[in-house]
Amino acid sequence: MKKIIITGITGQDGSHMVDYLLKNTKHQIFGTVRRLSTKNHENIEHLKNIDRFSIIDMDLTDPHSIRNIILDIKPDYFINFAAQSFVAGSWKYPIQTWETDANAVLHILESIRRFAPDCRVYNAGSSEEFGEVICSPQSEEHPLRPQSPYGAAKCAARHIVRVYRESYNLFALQGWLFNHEGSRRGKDFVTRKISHSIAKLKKALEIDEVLSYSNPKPELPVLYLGNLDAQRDWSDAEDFMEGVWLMLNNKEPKEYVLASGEMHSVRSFLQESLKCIGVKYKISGEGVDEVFSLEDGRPIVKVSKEFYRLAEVDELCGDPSLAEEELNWKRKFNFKQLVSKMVKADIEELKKT
Ligand code: NAP
Ligand code: G4F
Repeated sequence: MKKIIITGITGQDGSHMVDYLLKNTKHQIFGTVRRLSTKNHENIEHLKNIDRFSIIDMDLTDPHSIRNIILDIKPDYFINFAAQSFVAGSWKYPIQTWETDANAVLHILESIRRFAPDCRVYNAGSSEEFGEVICSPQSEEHPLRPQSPYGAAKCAARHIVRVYRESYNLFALQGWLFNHEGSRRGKDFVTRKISHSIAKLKKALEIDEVLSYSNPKPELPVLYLGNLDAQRDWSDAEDFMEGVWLMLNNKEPKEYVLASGEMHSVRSFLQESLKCIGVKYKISGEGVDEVFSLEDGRPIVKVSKEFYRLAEVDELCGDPSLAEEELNWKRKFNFKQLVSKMVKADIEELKKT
C-alpha cells in the first residue's frame, strides 16, 4: 500500500482529491489540517471513520511540522494543495502569502530530498502566474508575468520546484490550473459567492410569495460584487483531480495546463445563475452604478468598489490541448452545467438550515 500526503484537505481541492484517491486507488491517505480557533471541517465531515484515511497536523508556516510529517510517514506521493489561495487577500497579507505559497514549498522540497527522495511531489500552480498575458489562449510555453503577490509567490514556487527537480533529480512538478469551482468552493470566491446568494434570493422570494399582500414589500438580500466584466476560464473542480493524478503518474515529471479553453465574464456567471432560479430582472446604470432589480424595482445585485482588484488579469484563457493529447485528460462539465450544479447544491444546502 503506497502512502500519500495531501495538504489543504479542509479546502476545495484537497477534499476532492481525498475523495478521488479513495475511489480510484487502494493507497493509504494522510490529509493535513492546521489548528484554527474554530474548526472548519465541513468539506471532510463525510470522511470520518474511513480506514485508509487519517488526519494529521501541519502548518505551512512551521517548517518543523512539514519536516516531521515527511520524516515520520516517508510518503510515496506528496500533493500540496494548502496555500493562501485568495488572490484579493494577497495584497492585504503579502508576507503571509509568500510564506505559505513560496517559502513553504522550499521547506517541503528540502524535507522530501532528504527523507523521501523517491516521493512524487505535486505543487499547486495557477493561471495567475501568466498574469498580464501576451497571447491567448495560454499554453505551457506562455511566459510568467504575475500581477498579484499571490501570482508572484506561485511563480517563485514554480522556479524552486524546477531547480530541485533538475538539481536533485526529484519527481517534482507544478501544473498550471485555471479556475475550478464547485459546491466546496470558499464563499469569498466570486462563483460561490454568486451561487450562494442566488440560493438565498430564491428562499427569500419563496417567503415573499407567501407575504404577497404586504405593503410595502419586504427588502430582499442584495448581492454586492466587484468588476462584472472580469473574465475567467472556469471549470469544475472535480474534473481537475484526475488531471493532477495523471500528471503525478506520468512517465516523466512534465508540467501541464488544465483549463476549459473558454472565457466567461462574472456577469454571465451571474445571469446564468439567475436563470437557474427563473427570476425576471432588469438592469440599470453602468460601471459601479450598475444595478440588477426585480420588475417591481427592488434591487438584488449592486456593484461595490470594495471588490475591485488593485490589478486585474484581463484575459486568462487556458489551452489544455497538451494535457488532452498526452495525458488523455478530459473534462466532464461545461460552463452551464457547472453553474447549474453550484446553484442547485447551494439551494439544497439552504434547505437544511
Ligand atoms: P482553498 O479552498 O482556499 O484551500 C486552501 C487550503 O490550504 C485549506 O485547507 C487551508 O486550510 C490550507 N491552508 C492555508 N494556509 C495554511 C497553512 N498556513 N498551513 C496549512 N494549511 C493551510 O483552495 P483551493 O481552491 O482548494 O486550491 C488548492 C490549491 O490550488 C491552492 O494552492 C491554490 O492556490 C491552488 N489553485 C487553485 C485554483 C482554483 O481555481 N481553485 C486554481 C489554481 C490554483 P484552512 O481551512 O485551515 O484555512
Ligand atoms: O473568484 P475570484 O476571487 O478568483 P481568482 O482571483 O481568479 O483566483 C482563483 O483562481 C486562481 C486561478 O487563476 C487561483 F489561482 C486562485 O487561488 C483562486 O482560486 O475572482 C475571479 C474574478 C476576478 O477577476 C475578480 O475581480 O472575479 C472578479 N470579481 C468580481 N466581483 C470578484 C468579485 N471576485 C471576488 N472574489 N468577489 C467579488 O465580489
